[in-house]
Amino acid sequence: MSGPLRGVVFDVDGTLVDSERHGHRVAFNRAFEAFDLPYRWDEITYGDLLHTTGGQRRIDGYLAAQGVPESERAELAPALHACKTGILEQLVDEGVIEVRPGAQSLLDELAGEGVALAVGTTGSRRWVERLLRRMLPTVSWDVVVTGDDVTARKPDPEVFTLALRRLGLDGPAGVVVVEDSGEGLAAARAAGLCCTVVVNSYTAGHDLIGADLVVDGFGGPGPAAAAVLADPWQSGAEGILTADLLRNLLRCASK
Ligand code: XBP
Ligand code: MG
Repeated sequence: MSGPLRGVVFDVDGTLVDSERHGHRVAFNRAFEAFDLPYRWDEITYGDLLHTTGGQRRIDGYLAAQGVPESERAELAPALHACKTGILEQLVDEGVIEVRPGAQSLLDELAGEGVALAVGTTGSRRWVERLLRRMLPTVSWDVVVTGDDVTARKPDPEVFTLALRRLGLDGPAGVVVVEDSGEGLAAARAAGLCCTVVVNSYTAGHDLIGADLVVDGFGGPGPAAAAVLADPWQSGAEGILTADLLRNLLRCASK
């Protein structure tokens, strides 16, 4: 048994849940429709837009690229984002957003071992809390940090440094971040945290240099095993994320 694993901070979108392609993107498009605007984000376009974290910033950046003046955007972007957030809550209630396979069993294992569990997401608290309640009702989170709690979003480390502070931890030692994207990885590294990246169809092509481990899922026994895409520490990862594997990553990374 390697050094103490004090806490694990989980990203939400693209990590714990498969939310972007059929959740957020659909909600953004329905908001554009509700405002009688001609914009529609197809699945490929949305993949590029995901590099701008935070839904309101994503809308604002897109509107700017369409030539919408700042004076108009200052009102339109927040209004569109509020509308989108309401639609996303409906999609959460309809069960459109699913938990990624294997995530629940890792959360249960960590909770069973008394490891602190935190959320560190760029998403808005309104839908994040609703989703955690509905999709992961048995998980008792020690800390939930959302985009509403920070001034700077990923790749800025603020989400993770705030999560550490709220966990009452004096630093990154003994803490692992589980992320899905290049922006999330950059934020974790900027906070000095060990980071495992669980890629999805939108983030498999992201720049993930510096990750302590890259897998394509949380994995599980037999056919549910995840592929290990990068294991710079030769941590012995074998297709399933476990508490002991995260401990081993910490041990390797702290050498
Ligand atoms: C990724 C994000 C989020 C969502 C949109 O979040 O960038 O902003 O795409 O949600 P995560 P909001 O850090 O969990 O990967 O519209 O609520 O911002
Ligand atoms: Mg994410």
